[in-house]
Amino acid sequence: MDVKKSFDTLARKLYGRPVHQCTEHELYHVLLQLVKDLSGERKENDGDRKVYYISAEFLIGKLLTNNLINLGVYEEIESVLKESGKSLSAIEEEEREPSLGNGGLGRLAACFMDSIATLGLPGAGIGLNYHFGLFKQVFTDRLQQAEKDEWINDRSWLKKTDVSFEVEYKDLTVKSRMYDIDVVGYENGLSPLHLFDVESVDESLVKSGIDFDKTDIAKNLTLFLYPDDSDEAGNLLRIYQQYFMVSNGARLIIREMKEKGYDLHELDRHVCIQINDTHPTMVIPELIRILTQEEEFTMDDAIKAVSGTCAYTNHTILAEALEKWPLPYLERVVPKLVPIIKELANRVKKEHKDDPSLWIIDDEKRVHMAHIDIHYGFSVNGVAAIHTDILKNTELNNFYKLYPGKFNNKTNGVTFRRWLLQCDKPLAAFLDKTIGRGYRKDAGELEGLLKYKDDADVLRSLQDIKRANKEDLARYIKSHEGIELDTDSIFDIQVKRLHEYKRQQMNALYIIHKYLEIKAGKKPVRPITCIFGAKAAPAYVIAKDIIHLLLVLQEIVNNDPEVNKYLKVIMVTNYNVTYAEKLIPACDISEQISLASKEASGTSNMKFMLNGAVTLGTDDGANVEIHDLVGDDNIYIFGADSDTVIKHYEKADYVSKDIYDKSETVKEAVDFIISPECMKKGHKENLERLYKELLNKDWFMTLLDLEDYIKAKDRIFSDYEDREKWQKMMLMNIAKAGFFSSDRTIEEYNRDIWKLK
Ligand code: 26Q
Repeated sequence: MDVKKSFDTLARKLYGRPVHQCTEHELYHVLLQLVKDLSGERKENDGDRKVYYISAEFLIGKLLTNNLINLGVYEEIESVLKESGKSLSAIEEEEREPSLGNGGLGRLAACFMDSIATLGLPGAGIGLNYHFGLFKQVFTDRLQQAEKDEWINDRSWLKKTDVSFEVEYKDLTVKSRMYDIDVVGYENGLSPLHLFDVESVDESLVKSGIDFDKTDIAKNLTLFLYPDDSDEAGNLLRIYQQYFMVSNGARLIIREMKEKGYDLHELDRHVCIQINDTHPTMVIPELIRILTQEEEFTMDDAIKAVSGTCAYTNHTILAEALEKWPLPYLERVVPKLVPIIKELANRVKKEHKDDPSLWIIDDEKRVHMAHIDIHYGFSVNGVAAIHTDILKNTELNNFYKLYPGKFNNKTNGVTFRRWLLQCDKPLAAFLDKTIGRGYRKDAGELEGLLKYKDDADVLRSLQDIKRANKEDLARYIKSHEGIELDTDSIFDIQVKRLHEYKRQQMNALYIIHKYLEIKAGKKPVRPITCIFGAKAAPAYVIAKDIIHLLLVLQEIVNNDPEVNKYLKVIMVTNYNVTYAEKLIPACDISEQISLASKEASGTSNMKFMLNGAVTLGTDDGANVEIHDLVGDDNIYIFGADSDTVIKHYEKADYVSKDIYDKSETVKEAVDFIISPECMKKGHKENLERLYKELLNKDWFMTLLDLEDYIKAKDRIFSDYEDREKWQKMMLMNIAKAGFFSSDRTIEEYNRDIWKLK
């Protein structure tokens, strides 16, 4: 296809004008159609064994640029636009980002789809089409407010299909509709993302904010994605959603098996279902139910077929995030699954009478979803080496002893198409020129950079590219947040969901420490810009208090003429994939400061490294593997290690107040939270609650690591002044990032679990 010609023809067809006379709004529509046409020419990856990646979240981000790159037509389109006096980035602003995920787990699913398509593997994603996605974040009075995010319009990537099923609940039946988004592989392949919706959904139920009548399931089922919420109506709705997803998924899988003429007894030969955390776990009992009730399987045969088909990925060791649904809830929503779940539970109980920790249904009649996955799936994987070790040796040790062969590690990865080629085009172009284009398909070739580690020109170029990216970000932040950044300053960035274990509060305490130092006359050699991006679950009170503190600090620091020359704080609004693509290439210091043992992997750490940032982090998640790869000289690790933390929990001997009493530095920083300065700009209730939490509880041991964090952060800022040393660190991080390509991760899933051809 002559892409330039088609572009023009399509513009004339849709708007009766050539490209240069169309508006950005119109051109977005033209390009959307063009990309859909081009991807329509690609064949879906096929084979006699297929993986279904089933996930409640697919945080895919905007697709226009990504698809143009993957279709290999980006340069051509860009040049036509240039000739016509148009810019692709202005057109991209017209696209709405589908907000179909909370954070890491959802973004991982999106990276995996990209790699599955690119590697030519037969695979599809199965998920839900949330009309308002996760909420849109706005700040009023320095507090987070949640609004609906209307991302779907007639210009979305969704394609309505003719696939529809009936989904039966206890007291209602709803009709589903499948929508597809084509995931286009890089210069190869295509994999569909199937998103199920309910035909009867009614958007007008949502009036203001994100509240709506939770009782009318047929109308509200797919309105929102749930941000770990805790009220009963919310939980029930989440069960409705989960069953809706797995029921449609199971129907689709069985239908495809039959269409291909396969015998359902050979399900495990032709299908592998990767269960993304416990959210889709009900697919196991649902498949068993269908096989026994509709396909004349015996219970033993059905269990065998399904167990050989399902594999489970665990993304957390936080107890509160492991789903345990009360049996009465399941009885109210999906009573027909209950006898199957009970049968599965009885088999386990019979076998392990004396060990209730292995049971599926506990004494309080709660169904442990992860236990269903582990007993009745054939693979259990963690998402980084340390995480899998903790699962094996601590959290799931009793299961590991029972099924050692099921446990395996798959360290996460990210797609380099989006997180390098798309978001950092200057760096990609520089790499093309310096080491050749091979790294685009074989990420290991990034190591080719190593031979330039003493080449002053190459090192200087990396610094110049970073500088230009910082200028781009500064422009973006100026226009979106109205805040001016100093691009000579160090950009220190922490972006991730807001959670106590991720310890944004520790970063805030450092900012307070620095602020007080500056006020006392100790100025940093170079200004520092601290940037945050995070959404907090609306029901997570302390997380919202931490956002409040950050916004209060932003106000105090940025408006203090004595301080703002040296320090700035910016909490960006509505952090999402689009924002990440602007922030990550502009970052100098990548903050990865979880409480060791709590962050399963992290994936922004990989994206930052790939874009030449240096990690400041704890010995946790994939930081451990980054550390191994780049060595002690190219990373800043601080704080207690995971063994120490786990021992503190076992002995219950951590007392944050002791640390506060012993350290003047800690005391000063914590006390500032309730100082008159903060109280003047913030709310007493929020600040006092946060203060008390740190002093009396501090479940995620922020104070334990604070002094060490301050030391490490001061060291990293001082090292930044040795520009040559810093440039080398940038180079080492980029060169060693190849391991974190999601292509490598997916090859490992395929080699060890999926075994597709
Ligand atoms: C649970 C119950 C009810 C409602 C919501 C939830 C829920 C929703 C989302 C529980 C967990 C999540 C998301 C978890 C998540 O994103 N985990 C992250 O997964 C990444 C990919 O593996 C890791 O890199 C991160 O370390 C991990 O935090």
